[in-house]
Amino acid sequence: MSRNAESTAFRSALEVIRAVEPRVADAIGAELADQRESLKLIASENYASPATLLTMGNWFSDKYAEGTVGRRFYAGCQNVDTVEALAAEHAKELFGASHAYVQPHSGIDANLVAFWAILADRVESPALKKAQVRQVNDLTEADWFALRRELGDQRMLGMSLDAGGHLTHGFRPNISGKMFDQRSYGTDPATGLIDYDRVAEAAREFRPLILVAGYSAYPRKVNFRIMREIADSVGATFMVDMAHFAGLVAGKVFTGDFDPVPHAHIVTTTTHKSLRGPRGGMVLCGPELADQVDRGCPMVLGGPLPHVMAAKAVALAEARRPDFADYAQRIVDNAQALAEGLLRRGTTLVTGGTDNHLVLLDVSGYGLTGRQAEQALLDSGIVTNRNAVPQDRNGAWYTSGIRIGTPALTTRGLGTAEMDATAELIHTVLSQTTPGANADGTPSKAKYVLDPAVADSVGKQATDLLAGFPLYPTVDLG
Ligand code: DSN
Repeated sequence: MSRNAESTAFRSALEVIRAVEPRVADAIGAELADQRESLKLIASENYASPATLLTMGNWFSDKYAEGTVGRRFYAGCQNVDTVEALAAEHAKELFGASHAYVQPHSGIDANLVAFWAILADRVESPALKKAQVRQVNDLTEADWFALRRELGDQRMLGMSLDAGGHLTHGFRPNISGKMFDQRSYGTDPATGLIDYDRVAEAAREFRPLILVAGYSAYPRKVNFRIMREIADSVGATFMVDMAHFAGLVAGKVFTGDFDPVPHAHIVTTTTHKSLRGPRGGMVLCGPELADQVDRGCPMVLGGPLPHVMAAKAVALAEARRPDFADYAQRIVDNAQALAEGLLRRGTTLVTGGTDNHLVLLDVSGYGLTGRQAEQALLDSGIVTNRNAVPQDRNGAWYTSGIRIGTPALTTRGLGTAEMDATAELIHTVLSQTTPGANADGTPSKAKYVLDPAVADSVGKQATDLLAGFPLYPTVDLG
């Protein structure tokens, strides 16, 4: 795409916005400037293409389209049908799935759709059959009361938060934890790796309705074939949340036992992380759960966002191009180069390295909490997020870890040599930051001391590193 077309498109859009609320136009321009200037290492972020971004700003935003393709609760959805069907088609082809539901607005929404599809299939449908009625409205008050209690009394087994699992996999602060009786499987304290024998043991003891795999801070591959065998051995439905690594599945870096799609009954994902699409979610499944999944809206979702489904179609079409596989491989090469660079400089990494897109640093070796490290890095132009490490002594707020990921910088074009330079910058900041104290002299888990000259110097080096890899080179806002 030519520099002119994309620059003109974004410039014109900003001009139109500026005429109504200039502060919003300014904030949009400032966001691009900030993203261009910082070393973005947040493992769950990326840079969507100009085509994907532009697809979200149009008339589709005005349309209500509850229901599914060809079966809507509103008239006039023919164009929404076109883009929703396209997005689903691309998703099915890309991931080799027989059914794709592209309406979820986010990852949590996708997981809720999946949970309720499983509950409907495993709990509600048998209850309707037993009562010899077609739908819940036909149940007697007594049968409805009994069904509601049964729906609320099911079990889920998922990866523990501090081992890298996700809040939506049954943890109490999230609605999933209020819906399910949840137990966790962790990782081996010695290696940091999933111990499949322990998972099998936990499944045998707990007998969950749902076994969930997937993570947001586990730096290794998961063997989904083994996980499916475990689920089958206890009659559980096997669900995989591949939000973090969907791009690696799409790009065929994770294949065979490490591709969740052929092994799981149902797979959820976001579309904006390593997959590099618009912010949103998606569910993939086989024919057995397809009808239940398609009831996601209006069961748990508000009206679908047709402009975002259109952008999903564009991004998924991009991910089907041959160069996406190369991108996905470079994400992993970069994460491994970053991990090696950090290990060489003495940083402690959970599991000792990575085979996906993320690296989890245990910063207690630097004498810091995750919060102190995160802020010191931010002062130096390096954007990361703090994250718990297994058996974290500092809890989920302060933490002892920093999670870094390479999808965004890889999109920008940085390679393994730049990852080594990035490791040097991270190590410089962390090794020169010391914990601060509270006003009463007690040690603080949040305050820290970093010489501003060091932060400044690292920030300049980060800017220099990025200068060779301009972000959105075809977009000049003038
Ligand atoms: N917030 C996402 C992440 O950073 O991993 C997942 O919900």
